[in-house]
Order: sequence, then structure tokens, then C-alpha cells
Amino acid sequence: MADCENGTEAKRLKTQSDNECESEHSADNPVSDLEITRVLRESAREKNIFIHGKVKHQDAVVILEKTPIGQDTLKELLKSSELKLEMKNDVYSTYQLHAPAHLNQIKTTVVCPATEKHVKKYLHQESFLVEESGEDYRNITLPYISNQSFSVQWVYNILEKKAEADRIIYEDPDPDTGFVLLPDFKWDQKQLENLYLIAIVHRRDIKSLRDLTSEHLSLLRNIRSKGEDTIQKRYGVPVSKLRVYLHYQPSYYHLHIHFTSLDYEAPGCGVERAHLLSDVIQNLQADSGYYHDRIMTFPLRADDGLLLKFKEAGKL
Ligand code: M7G
Repeated sequence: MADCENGTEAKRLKTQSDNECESEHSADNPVSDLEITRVLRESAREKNIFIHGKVKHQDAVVILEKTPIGQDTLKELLKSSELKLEMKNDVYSTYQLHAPAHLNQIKTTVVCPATEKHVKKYLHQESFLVEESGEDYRNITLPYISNQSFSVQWVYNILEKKAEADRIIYEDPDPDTGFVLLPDFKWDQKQLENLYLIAIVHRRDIKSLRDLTSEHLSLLRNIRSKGEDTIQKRYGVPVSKLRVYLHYQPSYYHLHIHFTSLDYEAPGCGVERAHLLSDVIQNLQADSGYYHDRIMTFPLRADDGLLLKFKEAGKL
């Protein structure tokens, strides 16, 4: 995804040029110009909606998500809101609570200009499990991702401090074992329940889990210990409350590690996609070629071009 949110993310987009979605007016409010084409996905349970539309003739994806109610604002919320009775029956009553604007925000993520791949990423789709051998990776997946994967420009912008520099919470600048730790843009940083940070490595030659060997153990151990230590100090969240993992397949082929709260069922944290960093470290300790050779199983969506490639190769 190449989304942005509010002021901070608008700043990030300003580092890119030729972006029609960011006229002087829309840089402040890119959604006011959105002409809705269709709703890609919505969930009453998750309280979010994914919209495909156009901003000044450019494709855009806008994600609106109601944010959780923070414990620290509860007192103010209850005190300063207006309450409208809906119904009363015996000991039961329901109300509409009209909260003051600053306690009633909607996290808004904008991807603009959005590619067809972005639109597909957010469209609800059936998915299928694929088994990929090391050979399949080199013959099918690697050629496909070399041409078709999402741009990692946003990652380079972070590493080069051209975007989100003020959001970085820790950096180890070592070119081999160093990384940058910052909030994932899925996290609004308002509450710890859905804490979500990503560690992005400085090295640019590691696409994914598949490229990892024992040569990278010091990098991985460094990320684990300094990442966990920083999160403990900064947010008071202990190691025992963190889920630290890599995705396979990732959306972005530049190595990064996800740090989420154990209590948060983040999208993509299921067994078919998430690989715990501690397991990865142990597997590489036992066998340097573990991820080079082993069969990796992962889900692909029905409209994913990679699925078609596996079908064409008779692997499905
Ligand atoms: P992934 O496993 O490659 O793909 O993770 P996924 O998006 O399918 O999970 C990339 C992670 O980077 C995700 O958790 C994204 O939410 C996050 N992310 C993506 N973009 C474009 C940005 C960004 O511009 N800034 C930040 N801070 N996080 C991003």
C-alpha cells in the first residue's frame, strides 16, 4: 500500500512530484475532491470502508476507519458529549452519544495516485493457498515480482529521511545490521491496544524471507533486541506482549519486520502469512539455506497475477 493519513502523511506525499492529488487545496484535504467510483470493501465489525474513486482524474483509494475509544479520554468523552435517548425499556436504554469533534475522529488513509494493483489489494477477494518450492520461487515468483511488485519508493523516502522523519522512534544507522523503527501507517498511535510498528532495514538487497541466510542473523537479532527494547522503553509494552513477525509474501519487497501488540489481531497475522521473527532466527541458526529451499505456503487472491503464473505452470 502507499497510503497517507492526515497532516503527517500529507507531508510524505509532498516529497513526490507530479502528483495531481496534491494540488494546493487537496494537499490539505484530498478527500473533499474524491469522486466515488465504488466501494471496494466494508466491514461493520471493523468499522471501516475502502473506497475507489478519482481525485482530479487520478485514481485514488481512500480508507475510512473509526478509531477505538481510548481509556485516557473516557472521562472527557462521558462528560462533554451530548446524549440523545433512542429507546428505554425496563432497565435497558440505548442512546446516540454525540462526542466533541476531537474525540470523534476517523482515521483516513489516501493512496493517490493509486495503481490498479492498489485497487485490487483492497478489493474483497477469495484467496487460495499456494505451495512454493525454492525452485518455484526462482522460476515463477521472482521474475513476476521483479516486474510487478509495488514500488518501494516510500521505504527509500523513510530511509533517506525524505518522509516520516519526525515519526522515526529509533534508528541504528549501521549499513549492514541497521534499521529504522517507526509506527506503521495502520496505527494512529492513539492507544496501545492496536500498537503497530515496522522496522525497515537499511540494506536494500534483501527482498523477503526467501533471501535470508545465516549471514543475516546479526541483522535479525539486532532488530529483535533493539526493537523490543525501544518499544518497552517508549510505550511500556513488554516483550511478552509483542508479536514480532515477517510476512511471506509481503506486499513490498524490501525487508521489514512487523511489531504488533499481541492483543491486536492485525490484518495478515494469521499462520498462512506471518512468520515469527524468533522462529526465523532459529530456523536460520539450524540451517542457513532453510528459506532458500523450503516449500513456503501462502495465500494469493483470486485476481493476483502471481496466482495465474502458478496456474499456468501447472502448480495449482
Ligand atoms: P507488507 O507485509 O509488505 O504488506 O507490510 P501488507 O501491507 O500487505 O501487510 C508493509 C507494511 O508497511 C504494512 O503493515 C503497511 O501498513 C506499512 N506501510 C505501507 N506503506 C505504504 C507505508 C508508509 O508509507 N508508511 C508507513 N509508516 N508504513 C507503511
